[in-house]
Amino acid sequence: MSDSLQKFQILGVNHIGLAPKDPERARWFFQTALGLQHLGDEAVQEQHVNTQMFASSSSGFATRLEVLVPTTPGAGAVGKFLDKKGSGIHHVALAVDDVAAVVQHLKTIGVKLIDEQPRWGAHQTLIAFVHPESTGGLLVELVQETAKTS
Ligand code: CMX
Repeated sequence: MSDSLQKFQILGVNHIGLAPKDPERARWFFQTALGLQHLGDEAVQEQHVNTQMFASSSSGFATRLEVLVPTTPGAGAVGKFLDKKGSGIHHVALAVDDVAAVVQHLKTIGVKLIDEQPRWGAHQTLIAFVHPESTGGLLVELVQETAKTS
């Protein structure tokens, strides 16, 4: 095992990012039909996307679903994804204890990153996306929970 692999832990799945063709219906389904808890909405201006986070109530299976809605049709990464691929799973976000250490490790072994440095994401997290070219065609987000102070 390489030294840099031992500097972080993959803790689990933080959330699954979903890109629905009909966001209103998706919200109704998760919140009203299934009764998932609505944790909050947040706009990520630079990504041209609004995010809606939902969670199951059971702590044993604390699953979070992030519904992604482009600010205008076709805008940003999610708008482009919807136009090209249609509704579906947009990304899987892995919870990590030290996103900077994971990024450094992946760079060392030649994995292509979209974010070469961690940056602030929605819901008080530090994040970095890994490029689908290096994952077999899947978009993977690395997420470190943090209490943002600035
Ligand atoms: N999952 C898997 N593959 C994806 C993808 C996704 N969500 N989005 C794009 N791709 C693939 C495309 O299919 C394409 O593959 P091929 O070359 O094999 O056809 C390749 O990536 C390039 O796609 P593109 O449509 O030309 O788009 P861009 O290169 O302009 O951007 C990407 C692709 C992944 C770099 C861009 O979507 C990105 O930077 N994503 C990270 C940020 C993001 O997704 N933000 C939205 C969520 C915000 C949040 O949750 O906070």
